[in-house]
Amino acid sequence: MQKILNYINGEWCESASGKFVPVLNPATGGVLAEVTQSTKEDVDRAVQAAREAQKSWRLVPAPERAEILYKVAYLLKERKEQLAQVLTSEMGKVIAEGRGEVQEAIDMAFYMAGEGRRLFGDTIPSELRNKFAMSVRVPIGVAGLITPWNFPIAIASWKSLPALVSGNAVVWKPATETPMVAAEFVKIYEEAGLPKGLINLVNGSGSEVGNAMVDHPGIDLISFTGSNEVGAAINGRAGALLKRTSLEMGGKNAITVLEDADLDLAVEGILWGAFGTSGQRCTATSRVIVHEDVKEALTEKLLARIGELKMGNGLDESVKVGPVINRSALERIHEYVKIGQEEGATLLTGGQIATGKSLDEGNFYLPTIFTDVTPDMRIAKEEIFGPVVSIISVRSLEEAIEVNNSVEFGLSSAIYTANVNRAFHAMRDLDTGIVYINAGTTGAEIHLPFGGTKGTGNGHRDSGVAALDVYTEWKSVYVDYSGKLQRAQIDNY
Ligand code: UN1
Repeated sequence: MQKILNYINGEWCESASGKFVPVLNPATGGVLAEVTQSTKEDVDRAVQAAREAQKSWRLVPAPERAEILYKVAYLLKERKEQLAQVLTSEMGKVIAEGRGEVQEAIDMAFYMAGEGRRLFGDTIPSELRNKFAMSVRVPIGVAGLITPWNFPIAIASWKSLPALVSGNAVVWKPATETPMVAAEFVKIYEEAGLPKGLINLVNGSGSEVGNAMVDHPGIDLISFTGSNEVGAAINGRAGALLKRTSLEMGGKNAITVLEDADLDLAVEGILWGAFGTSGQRCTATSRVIVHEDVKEALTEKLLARIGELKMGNGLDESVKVGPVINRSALERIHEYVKIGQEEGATLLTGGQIATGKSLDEGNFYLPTIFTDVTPDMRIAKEEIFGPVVSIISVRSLEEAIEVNNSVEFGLSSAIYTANVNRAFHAMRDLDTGIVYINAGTTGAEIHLPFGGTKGTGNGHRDSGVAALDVYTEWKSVYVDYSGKLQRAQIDNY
């Protein structure tokens, strides 16, 4: 049985706990490997190694740090297929999406390597004569990364690459469900020549490893992607220690379809956004807000296409919808379907755990569509994180925006319309961190900021140039070359 280990101070090692838990294939229920379960002591060792390594790393010129990131990018590219296979085996997403996710990490590696020659600060005119003013980015120290299973390599790339290029060291706890692709990613950092101690992988539970990271005085910031419940707990603990947190949490994303929209295009966007990754993206489409005039036509078109979504093991190239991550996810999704029915929504299709040859052993849920949903229903408000979408009808663009914005999350939103004026109104008024016009709610590109408003986050962004703000402090530097005391705000007025 393959054993997945920790990587601390440049060594692959087992936790002293001696405990391992199995890594399951969500499509077959089979055991793929087992992963070491770490303790606070492992976190301590990782932090110590990281602090030591960061002392010299911060002095390495950023373009030189970036040389290693370019190597990471090329190695990711070279191993794209192998990584995608591992990712699909342990996470379940279909192989085309597995490849797409690895591509996201490749893109991020090239992009952040480029930052090695930018990491721009500002030069600003001083208000005094013979004085020079500038602001520069400096690393914070040790970044603690806690990443989810749904995008196990892409999200890890969004966080680790900007952390490293800007001169930090990393302690990383991947999700327990997806340690294999995490180990593969770390092997790539190792092969690319990243000095020991700069990336440390500590496998284990949130309650043991995650909490130890948040509480550790040697970790300067926590970047977390996952549930609101855990994010809020992290923020509470870290806040008391005045520790920076970057939190990326839930979504309840909607596609709005206006009466002037290209309905066939909207249907493509809905099917992809709602049922791609079996609805397990933070950006997944979980509501469709449709103008009442086209509700019937849109629903008919959706139902006509639902049969095309072949379900099965994601390694099969013809499969369009893979399993959900585990049994408890399957049960939670089914629970929401029952809630929807009790609330009076009409179940149009799905609503069941999928059964049949080659599906029984895995965690498969049928693509599910509810209609006659009202914005106050729980299925219209709470994140389900599964292949379930709710159709809500409205009478105007204004009402659509109001419904879109009525939820406590604000990650992604989309609108289908042929009218440029309405598109610009929506761009202005949709209260989400990401807005799409005539495209679905998923598919963010890595060179733009990724994140959301309200309950989705705490004002920070992953990826894009904005990610640098998470991993750096601003230092303002004044150089007075006048040779005399100059008093700002006094001598110049
Ligand atoms: C996530 O679900 O947390 O925009 C990340 C997208 C992907 C990333 C999703 N590029 O759908």
